[in-house]
Amino acid sequence: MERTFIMVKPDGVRRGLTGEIIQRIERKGFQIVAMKKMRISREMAETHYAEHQGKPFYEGLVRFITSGPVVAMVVEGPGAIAEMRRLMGATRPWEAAPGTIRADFAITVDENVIHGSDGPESAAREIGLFFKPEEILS
Ligand code: IDP
Repeated sequence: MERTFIMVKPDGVRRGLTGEIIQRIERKGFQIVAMKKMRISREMAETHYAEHQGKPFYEGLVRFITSGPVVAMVVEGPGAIAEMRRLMGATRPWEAAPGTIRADFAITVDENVIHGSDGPESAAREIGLFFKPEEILS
């Protein structure tokens, strides 16, 4: 069993794609063990995207991720981290495989609908940043 952090980004929420994304996660067979709709503070955005600090797109990324509500989730299941990355598709939607969330619903890299942890360490860090232990079902 593995847990990953998934977030419908502000563009996905704004465009009414939350239900579609939840449906894909559930149909695949994964469990959503925590979920909340929330607005990310600037501080939280800076922590979440710390690895991108200094890159040319960083300011825009922080501004975008704080521009409206997101839906944050903890998704659980065998191989959840890699499998959710596969369902999401590549970061750049034009490189994402057909049938993936980013290929089906996004055009640009800066507004690519969904975030998913890229490894066990980032999953643990991101889950800890967004959820208190008691908010996650066991
Ligand atoms: P990931 O979201 O697929 O893990 P990362 O490389 O961790 O991709 O980048 C985090 C987010 O930063 C991306 O999802 C995307 O929204 C944004 N991003 C990455 N590269 C660029 C870029 O070159 N221009 C604009 N935004 C970018």
